[in-house]
Amino acid sequence: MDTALPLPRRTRVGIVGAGPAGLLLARLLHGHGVECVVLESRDRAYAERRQRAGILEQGAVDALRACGAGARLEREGIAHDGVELRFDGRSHRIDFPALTGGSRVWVYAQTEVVKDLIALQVAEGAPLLFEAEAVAVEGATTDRPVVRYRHAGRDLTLECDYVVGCDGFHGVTRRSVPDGVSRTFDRTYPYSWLGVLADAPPVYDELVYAHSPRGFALASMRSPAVSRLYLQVPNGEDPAAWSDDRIWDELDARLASAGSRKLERGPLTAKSVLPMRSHVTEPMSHGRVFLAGDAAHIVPPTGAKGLNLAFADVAVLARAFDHLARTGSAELLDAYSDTCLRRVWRAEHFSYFMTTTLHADPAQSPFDARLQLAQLHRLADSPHAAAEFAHNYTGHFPG
Ligand code: RFL
Ligand code: PHB
Repeated sequence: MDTALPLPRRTRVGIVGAGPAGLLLARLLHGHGVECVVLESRDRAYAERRQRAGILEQGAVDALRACGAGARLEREGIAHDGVELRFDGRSHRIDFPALTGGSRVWVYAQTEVVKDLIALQVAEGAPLLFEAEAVAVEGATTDRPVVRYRHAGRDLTLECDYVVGCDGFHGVTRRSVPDGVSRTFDRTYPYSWLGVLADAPPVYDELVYAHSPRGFALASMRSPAVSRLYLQVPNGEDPAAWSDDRIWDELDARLASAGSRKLERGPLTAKSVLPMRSHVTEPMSHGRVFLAGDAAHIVPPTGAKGLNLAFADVAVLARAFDHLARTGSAELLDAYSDTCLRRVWRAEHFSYFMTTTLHADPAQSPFDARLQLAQLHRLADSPHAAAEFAHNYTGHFPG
């Protein structure tokens, strides 16, 4: 938004945060003719650069198409019909369409999703203010909640009919819900991921999730020329302790299975360590303030659910605002938290299951390790277990 324009002082829906959740919500509301303003603390370049998720469920792809942000995704996104699980010296493919009646997932990086959504918002002149940091959300239980924010050295307010906190795990909106009203559920894990981007063509056609006595590894991709790779490392690990050669050697060692190919090596262009956590805040709304995406819940990335859950939340919210505009009824808004939490907890469970089944817990006993392998063999040998996995991974639940 051109900051020479007068800054918005009032709006129907104030959205805090221009990550995937806030941006998609803004586009969906725009499509329904519901006025909104997005406030983002970072600058545009930073928001577009953040390396994060890479897998979109069909529902997320449909939502992007519906709001006009599907063109590049259709050209550059890579459809995946399965994933490979490697463990105990064997390799097993989970075939999504065969097990779910046609579902698949798409490889398309979060950075690209964010770029596409920002470009649309800016092209249409819809209000999106960068370097506008919300410092407080007040009046949740009044008819006019207010977002206080700082922009260009000034303290400003945005008066709203509704506020949606899409400001991620460290945002401020969640703090507007009093302690006695909300309840939080948390779990931390005794390991982190070292994630790298490599200018090297992926050697596998699909994602490979590997369980090994040396720890977990994941081979993913961003394009036919760029690989995205992850290694389990101890919490607090310094990425500088990992030379490029050490990373490639460890990936090869963990991904090795009978007859598998070694990775093609290339320059590493990004290297970072990310901790794992599970978190849910209940309820996901208070008065006229709603929480969506990472502001309300976090999953460890092993199930590739974080971005997809964020999109699912705002799709529910956009429908509820549309329903309110067309019928005058707030029933869907009132049901927002309960509607979302069912999917959230299902994804929390799947992400926890994937994480604890595939990682080597430093405190685990040989018995625990055998249980992990029993679980993985069951996924490989039982069509029922494989179908359950495929439905969860693709986010496709019949009925
Ligand atoms: P985001 O993407 O965190 O966006 C929140 C936005 O709000 C802004 N913000 C504020 N704006 C104004 N005022 C304030 N006071 C503000 N405070 C914060 C932030 O600058 C940001 O632009 O949340 P959103 O939209 O809910 O989207 C969720 C997804 O980003 C997230 O679930 C996934 O990326 C999770 N995740 C991963 N998921 C995967 O499936 N695979 C991955 O490999 C993966 N890697 C990751 C991740 C999350 C990470 N975080 C949050 C630290 C790697 C990292 C590092
Ligand atoms: C990624 O490509 O970044 C990615 C893919 C699958 C995951 C996590 C991350 O489970």
